[in-house]
Amino acid sequence: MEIKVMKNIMHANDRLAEENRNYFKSKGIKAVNIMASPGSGKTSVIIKLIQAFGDRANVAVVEGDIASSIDAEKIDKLGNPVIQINTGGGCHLDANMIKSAAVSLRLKDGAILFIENVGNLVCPSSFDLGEGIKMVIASVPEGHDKPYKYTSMFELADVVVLNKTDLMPYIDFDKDSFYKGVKALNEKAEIIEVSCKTGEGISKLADWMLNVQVSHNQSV
Ligand SMILES: Nc1nc2c(ncn2[C@@H]2O[C@H](COP(=O)(O)OP(=O)(O)O)[C@@H](O)[C@H]2O)c(=O)[nH]1
Ligand SMILES: [Mg+2]
Repeated sequence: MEIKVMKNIMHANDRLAEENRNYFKSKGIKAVNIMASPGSGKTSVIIKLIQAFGDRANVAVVEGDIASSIDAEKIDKLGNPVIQINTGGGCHLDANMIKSAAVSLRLKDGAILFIENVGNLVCPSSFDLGEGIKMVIASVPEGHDKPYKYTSMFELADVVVLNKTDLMPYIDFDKDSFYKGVKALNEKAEIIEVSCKTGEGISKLADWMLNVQVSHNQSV
């Protein structure tokens, strides 16, 4: 009985995600599902990318958090359209939340929609939002073993951002092991190293984001 209920929830989510995907496709919107641990730098990366794009892209943002509007306020200060979704304890965003947010944001054709998912490396990977790009952010202080422990997150990523490279001298972070862990799961994932503190690597990530072709096929 319980299994049936779970299946129904997933089925409903997948149907809505497909509607979102078709909507994004029809408007040429790049929707980017950003998944990572709390504190890895999701909001910082979004802010740095908005600044790096300048007038090369229209960017809107969905901020997902269990509580508070702290992150949305940071985006609002930049002047970009933003919606905060509070899940009230829920560990991930779902397709229905994104559907409502996309309507309210009045997205422009060709826009980039950054979706900052709730911070954790487990649940968000199971819920398709209809996004075209999955970005996983790992940060140096979390350690190089995360791809080995949170496999499904890294398996599905189109781009893996390794943030906080400025902290490399202070942390025992084995970069070879990190790269091997990601590549063993996902040969195609682009890995881009950045530091939101120094700005290193941000222009490379911005260029990748602007140039990448979105397949608009479900990959969850
Ligand atoms: N040293 C360093 N700190 C960073 C970097 N990126 C983010 N931070 C800091 O890490 C903390 C969490 O960043 P935030 O973007 O809020 O992470 P989020 O919870 O994933 O959205 C903040 O104090 C940021 O200033 C970085 O590249 N280097
Ligand atoms: Mg954040």
